[in-house]
Amino acid sequence: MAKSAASQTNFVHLISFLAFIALLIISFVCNNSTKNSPLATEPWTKHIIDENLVGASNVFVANIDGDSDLDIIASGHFADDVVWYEAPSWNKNYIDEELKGAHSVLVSDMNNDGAPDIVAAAAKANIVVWYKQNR
Ligand SMILES: [Ca+2]
Ligand SMILES: [Ca+2]
Ligand SMILES: [Ca+2]
Repeated sequence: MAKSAASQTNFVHLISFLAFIALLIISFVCNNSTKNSPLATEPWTKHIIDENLVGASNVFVANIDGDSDLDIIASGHFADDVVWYEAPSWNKNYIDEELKGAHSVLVSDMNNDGAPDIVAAAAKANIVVWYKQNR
């Protein structure tokens, strides 16, 4: 009987030891995969584009003015604004300041003239609109 109890104790110690080794291996693998991920070791840098788009609700990235860089188009739900920010200075340009509940924006060349246009939905006005770019 005493031999059996000792055997059980040894078995419990063996299981504990194996569990400890397994945890060490898992910890090592997780740490290594984290260290090898550039997203984990190089934190994202936040760049504030606009602090005054009230109810900022949607963004879209497109080269709206046809130069060499990507601009940002955004809607402000409570500001009733559809705006675009010209890269790289992020100067704010108003497309519409009276789109009630401007909620989403999208860029597409709606009339196939080579100039990107903007499509927007307005939650309070219950309308969908598109803005033809005249250039
Ligand atoms: Ca641009
Ligand atoms: Ca530009
Ligand atoms: Ca167009």
